[in-house]
Amino acid sequence: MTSRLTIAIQKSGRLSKESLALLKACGVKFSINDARLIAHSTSHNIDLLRVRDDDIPGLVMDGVVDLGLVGENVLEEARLEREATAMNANFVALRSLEFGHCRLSLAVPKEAQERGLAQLNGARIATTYPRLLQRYLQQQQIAARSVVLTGSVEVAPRAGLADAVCDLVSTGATLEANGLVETDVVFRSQAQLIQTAELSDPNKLALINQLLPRVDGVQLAKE
Ligand code: PRT
Ligand code: ZN
Repeated sequence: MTSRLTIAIQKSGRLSKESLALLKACGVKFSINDARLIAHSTSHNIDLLRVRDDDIPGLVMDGVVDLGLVGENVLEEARLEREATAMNANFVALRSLEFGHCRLSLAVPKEAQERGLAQLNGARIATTYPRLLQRYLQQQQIAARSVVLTGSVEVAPRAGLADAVCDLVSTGATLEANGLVETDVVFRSQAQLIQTAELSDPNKLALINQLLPRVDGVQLAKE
């Protein structure tokens, strides 16, 4: 029996629609049953695993799936976290995909914006990305602490949980609505196609080599 290539994508969220659209544009057909974790392609030897985006880097790095589509913010945070805890953090970056653009930025309450980056010395910063934040603070030689929240980061200052936030921004409307002003970009991100580091199955490699030019074609068409 030929082995099937497994691809992890976000089940439901900001990357889901475009991840599926990319596969479709590459000629890979699926019939998705929303209740199911796995979808079998009806056109190729490919299985789709639909999971939370946070699980995708680990699934690829551990070789549980062959390919993954995930935001660089989630990927780099996971890589730093796994490196720090002596877990396998290897993967192969295949392509940057022209969707899911955002930036991880520091933002402070409007009334504090004039005081600059140095004001963050001794501050508490709410974030979902403590490793990316700490790396940036170290580079900038700022001694601040992070408060890790997996949601509602933008309300942390008003709730008295933090002095500043380090959160994802695309249009800036959410920061604005919460009286926050973006001061520094910590990390720029878009969706990435990644591959597990130890892939030797010739059938799977042949299939990836067949898909990549199509991915490139889709990217070119977007430019
Ligand atoms: O359930 P699961 O864990 O899979 O989903 P999730 O809720 O963790 O992620 P989701 O679907 O919100 O985002 C998935 C990925 O999309 C992120 O990891 C980013 O790579 C990318 N992305 C692109 C964004 C945004 N743009 C974005 N604007 N992720 C989140 N946001 C949020 C941000 O956190 C803030 O709350 O949107 C708000 C800001 O948007 P603006 O337009 O008001 O600035
Ligand atoms: Zn998530």
